[in-house]
This record gives sequence, C-alpha cells and structure tokens, in this order.
Amino acid sequence: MSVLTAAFALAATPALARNASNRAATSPVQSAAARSTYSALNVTGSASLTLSGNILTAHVTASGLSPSLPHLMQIHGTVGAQNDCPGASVADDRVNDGLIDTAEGLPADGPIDITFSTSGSTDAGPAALNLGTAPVATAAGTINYTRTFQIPGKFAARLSELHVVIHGADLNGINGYDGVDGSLGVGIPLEAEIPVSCSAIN
Ligand SMILES: [Ca+2]
Ligand SMILES: [Ca+2]
Ligand SMILES: [Cu+2]
Repeated sequence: MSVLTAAFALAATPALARNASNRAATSPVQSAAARSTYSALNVTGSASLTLSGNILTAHVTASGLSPSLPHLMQIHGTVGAQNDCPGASVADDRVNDGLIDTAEGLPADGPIDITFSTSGSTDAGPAALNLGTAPVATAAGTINYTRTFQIPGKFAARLSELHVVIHGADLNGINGYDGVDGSLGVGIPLEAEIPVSCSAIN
C-alpha cells in the first residue's frame, strides 16, 4: 500500500514559479502546493491517494469552491511526460480574459485519466464531464470526497507523474453555472468547466 498526497494552496496571484523538484516521488508520502488557475479564487485543500494494488482510495478535501454546485474533479496527465499544472502565462493563449480555460490549460494539464465521480464510471469517458455525478460543494463551499475504486494499472504505477484538477466557478455569482459555453464544446458552461485548482501528486 502506498499513499500519495496533493495539497492545494492557491495563492491570490497565479504567477508562481514551477517547482519541479517537488515532483520527485521517491518517498511514499509527499505533498505539493498547487498554483491558482483563477486569481479571484482561493481554493485550498488536499488530496490523499492510497493505493492497494490497482485499488485507489481517493480522499479529497477542499474549500473556497463555489457553494452548492457540482465540481468536476479528475486526475489529469500523460504518463511518462513531465507535464505539470498550467502556468499563469497560458491564461491569454486562446481567449484573452485572464482565465485559464480548459483548452488553454490542456497542453500542460494533459488528458483526463481518472474521474472522481460520486457514482458510476470513474474513467475518462462521459463521466468526466457529467455534472450529475460530480461532487457537490456544501453551502460553505467545501468538498469532502472519498471513494474507493479500481484504476488502470498504467496509472496506478505512475500516479506521481499526474495531477489533480478541480473545476467549476460561478464567475458572475448568479444562477449557478450559466453564461457562455466552455472551451471543450461539449455543451457545458465555461463556469462549470473552468479549472480552479491544480495540484501535482507527489
Ligand atoms: Ca483565457
Ligand atoms: Ca453563474
Ligand atoms: Cu479536468
């Protein structure tokens, strides 16, 4: 059994230097600070990922999230690549709005590997973008998520090369997730899709 952790400590400004040395995962328990993907948010929390063979127990606590709304959560990344959470400089790559939308973050984030859903599929298929099975924040904007499920061996062996991403921000503070569609073109609003926390697993 091994335990890996990812700590979210999102600062008010997103311009944090990359800290590649935090990613060397030679001891069973390490943690890393994440970098903000939306400067107006202050999402903090941590993920504890415990593996027994290919059975993962994921425990994620987070606060500072948009209250009473579902927050898509996934493990992202490309096994074997040194991809990392997106830096602040990508915010204006595609749409110059100061936000890192999903398409802008994808080159760094890499693909979705595993979905932290509350029921049903945990793979990278439709479950990954299903707001109906995403963890829902409390009225205080917190999430306390625990689920045990099997993951593909290729990810179990290389979790420390991947990262945890949380999505969803009620940017205009009205009507839950509304407004323009997100960058993935899958019919969910930008507000639901936008990454709000990214943390390397160490
Ligand atoms: Ca942008
Ligand atoms: Ca809204
Ligand atoms: Cu994601």
